[in-house]
Amino acid sequence: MRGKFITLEGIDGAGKSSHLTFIAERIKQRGYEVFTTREPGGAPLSEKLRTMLLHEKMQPDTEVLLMFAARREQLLETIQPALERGTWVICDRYTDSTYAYQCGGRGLPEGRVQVLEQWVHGHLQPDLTFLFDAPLTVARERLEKGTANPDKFEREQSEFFAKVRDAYLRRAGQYPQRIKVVDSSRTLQAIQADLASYLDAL
Ligand code: Z5A
Repeated sequence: MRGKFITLEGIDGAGKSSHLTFIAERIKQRGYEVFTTREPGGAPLSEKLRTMLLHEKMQPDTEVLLMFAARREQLLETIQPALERGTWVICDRYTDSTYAYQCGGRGLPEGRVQVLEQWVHGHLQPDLTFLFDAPLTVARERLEKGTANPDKFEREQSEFFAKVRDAYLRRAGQYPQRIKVVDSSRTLQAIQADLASYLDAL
């Protein structure tokens, strides 16, 4: 049986990466194999593209094309083979990030991303997505404490992240079955209680 595909989303500093291990452990306890990865990245070439994407200034169109090139590479190299083996895959960010950052944040028309999405993974959508949501002030405060060398996205201003957050919440409204909004301004324990109940249901 094909494994389940779970993605984690949220604005920078919302706290999604903090829960990756918890989610993986919860699934392993049920006897499943788990593979964790991230975007952009996860395959050797995709990791090289990640370095460019996070650190080099580029046109918004170039950015979105490289995001999907990195995605296609890791999908064929790692995610799809794992799912076909029955392994559950947890990916830190996926195409909802593109709608949030490139369309919401940078203002790229959604139609362009829809075309690329269809091409790159029209056949493969996540089974479950956690959207870790927190007010901008909370996310910024956490980020400032933990980031020594901010990347190109982390250096964006609050207005950019406000647009990214709005775009995420709009998508959650469009896909309520798949995208579960988790209030991540709470304690780790309170958040993990919510995650556990969604995962057990899946
Ligand atoms: N990007 C894009 O534009 N388009 C795309 O299609 C894709 C990506 C796929 C990837 O960077 C960048 O690429 C990303 C968008 C763009 N923007 N940025 N930057 P990344 O993967 O390196 O970065 P990230 O995913 O945003 O950041 P992160 O480091 O993984 O952060 P996080 O997951 O949001 O937060 P965290 O590391 O779990 O937590 C941040 C801090 O808060 C940390 O010190 C924690 O200990 C603390 N924390 C977390 N939760 C709590 C709670 N509940 N209470 C107290 N403190 C907490």
